[in-house]
Formats: sequence, C-alpha cells, structure tokens
Amino acid sequence: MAPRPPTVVPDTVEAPYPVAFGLSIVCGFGRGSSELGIPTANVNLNEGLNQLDVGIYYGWCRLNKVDREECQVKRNDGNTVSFNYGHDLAADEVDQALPMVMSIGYNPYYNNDKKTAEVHIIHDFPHNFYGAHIRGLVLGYIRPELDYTTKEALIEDINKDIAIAKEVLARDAYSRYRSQV
Ligand code: ADP
Ligand code: RBF
Ligand code: MG
Repeated sequence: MAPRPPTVVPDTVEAPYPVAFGLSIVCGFGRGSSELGIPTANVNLNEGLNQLDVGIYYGWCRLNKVDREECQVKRNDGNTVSFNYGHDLAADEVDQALPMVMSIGYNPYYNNDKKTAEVHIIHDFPHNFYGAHIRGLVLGYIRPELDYTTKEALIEDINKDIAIAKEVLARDAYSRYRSQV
C-alpha cells in the first residue's frame, strides 16, 4: 500500500485552478453513506474536471434546487433512489457557498472500472438532494487516490482530507473565492 504523501498547499490559488463546474447530482453505487458514513454527491465529469489528474481536491460549491417533479430512479443494483431535486434544502443550504472535498478517479479500494467524480460537502444535511444542481470551484489538490487494506484506513484518510480542506479554505487567499461560486 503506497503511503499518503504530504499535502503541499500554495499560498495562493495557482493555475490550472480555479477549475469550475456546474452539474446535476446523479446516483452512484450508494456506498458513500451506507458503507463509509461519508455521503458524496456524484456528478458526471465535465471537460474541466476530466482534465485534472485523478486524486483528491478541495474547493467551494453551491447547491441549487431544480424545478422538476420528484421521481423514483432505479439504480443498476436494482435499488430505487428518490430524486427530490433538492426541494427539501433549507434556505441557508442554498444561499451560500459550502466547503467541499472532491474525489476524482477509480476508487482503487473498490476497483471501479469507470472514472467518477464525487463531492463530499462539509455540512450536515438532514436529507438527500439527488437531482439538485451543484456548481463549484476546485481550488487545489490534496493527494492521489490510494488503495487501503481496511475500510477504516480509507475513512481515516478522508477525515484528514476534510480537516485539510477546512483549514485551507479558511485562509484569505482561498476564502475569497466563496463569492465567485
Ligand atoms: P451515491 O453512491 O448514490 O452517490 P451516497 O451514499 O454517496 O450515494 O449518497 C449520496 C447522496 O447523499 C448525495 O447525492 C446527496 O443527495 C446526499 N448527501 C447528504 N449529505 C451530503 C453531503 N454532506 N455531501 C454530499 N452529499 C450528501
Ligand atoms: N476511494 C479510494 O478508493 N481511495 C481513496 O484514496 C479515496 N479518497 C477519497 C477522498 C475523499 C475526500 C472522498 C470524498 C472520497 C474518497 N474515495 C476514495 C472514494 C470513496 O471510496 C467513495 O466516496 C465511496 O466508495 C462512495 O462512492
Ligand atoms: Mg456518492
């Protein structure tokens, strides 16, 4: 198992960042909440995100409700997922930019064969918001995707990523991007 390399954070946001995206939240395998206790809003990769190396990133994001009728969507594993398009989101959850960590790649611990992008928003939501719109700015890189021998080790590293993102995004040079999301 490759060790986790140290995260080097530049004093200011450097090219190619900020990388912007505006995408719909789709459903994935349903593992984030149920297996790891860390839900991730899955999105289809746009061109900007697709050009980034696979790995773990931090940035700001913002949610928007989508004006569509709620519906049930059948996932590949046969389970049904409720798409509520973010109708239950509270005012303070859509009115402001929220800090996020993002994973882009193949999830080596799970051996996915398709590249995915997933955003964990650093905020406690009481509801799901499948189908809502998420836009965001990726501001920097944390580390490569790693394989793990245990689920607990993966969870521990994701929690370290969350702590790094919170610390970095609170800095002036990074928090100023809140208003641009
Ligand atoms: P999936 O594999 O379908 O993405 P997850 O277990 O990763 O399943 O759950 C993702 C869903 O949980 C998201 O699409 C979103 O609606 C919801 N969710 C709740 N809290 C969060 C959060 N803090 N960050 C991201 N998504 C969240
Ligand atoms: N999956 C991996 O296999 N290896 C990783 O190093 C890894 N790092 C992640 C870091 C963050 C911040 C997040 C949100 C997810 C990461 N994942 C990683 C993805 C995780 O396996 C995935 O979210 C769940 O499988 C649910 O789809
Ligand atoms: Mg997910």
